[in-house]
Amino acid sequence: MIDLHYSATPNGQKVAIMLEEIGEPYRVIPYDIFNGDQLASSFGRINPNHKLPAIVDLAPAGGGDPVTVFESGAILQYLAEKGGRFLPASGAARAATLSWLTWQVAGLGPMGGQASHFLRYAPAGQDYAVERYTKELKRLLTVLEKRLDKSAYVAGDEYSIADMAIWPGRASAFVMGMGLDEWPAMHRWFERIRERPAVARAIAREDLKAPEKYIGRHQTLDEKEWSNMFGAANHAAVKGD
Ligand SMILES: N[C@@H](CCC(=O)N[C@@H](CS)C(=O)NCC(=O)O)C(=O)O
Repeated sequence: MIDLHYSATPNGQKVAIMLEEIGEPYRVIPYDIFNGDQLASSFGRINPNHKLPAIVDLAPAGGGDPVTVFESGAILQYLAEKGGRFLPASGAARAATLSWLTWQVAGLGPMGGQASHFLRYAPAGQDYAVERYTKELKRLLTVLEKRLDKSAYVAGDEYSIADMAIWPGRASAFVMGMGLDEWPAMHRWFERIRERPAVARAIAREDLKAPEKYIGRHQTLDEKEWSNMFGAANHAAVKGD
């Protein structure tokens, strides 16, 4: 059994998809990040960075104490090793999977996150930042499009944790007005993955669904929500205040 500490954003959704793919029983522990649930000191003992997702594996392979993992890329790799699927054991296929996984968690994810922040949350008048991050996001999507034009899945012929890392963020880019019309190879890949039974199950689960406030185009946060997400309360949590 895995405890999935979860908020319904792309980083959480990628882990939920993986848990569905490997058929691992899991319990969703929901966090409302606008409400500041992630800032609790009890969660800091699971993820010192106070971000979702994180998992606690209550029955690790070989027994022993529960294992805690944070950072979505590390969680996907841990679950691939636990489930024995979606990450080749060695060689070029493993290297390609880890390259594209890292490309997502270190590049596409953070750049998409900044584009989303300046387009959806920041006060008006952030033209430079909006242009900088939307252009970089489109550049990264062009890299992905070229890759998928040559390859059925991002790391090669086989579906892997690299696809799972990328797919939910691609779905949420629609909110920023980035549809799939200008990306034909990505469009085919996107639909192929959406049709997977595990992905369909994750999309259908009520306890994984994103509330409207996570997916609206323009967000107006009240003072407390802003502090929890981007301001003093968010920073105080890591200092232990
Ligand atoms: N690099 C981290 C990013 C995690 C992250 O930024 N999580 C967001 C939700 S997508 C979060 O917890 N936000 C709440 C906060 O920043 O306080 C990962 O891949 O897991």
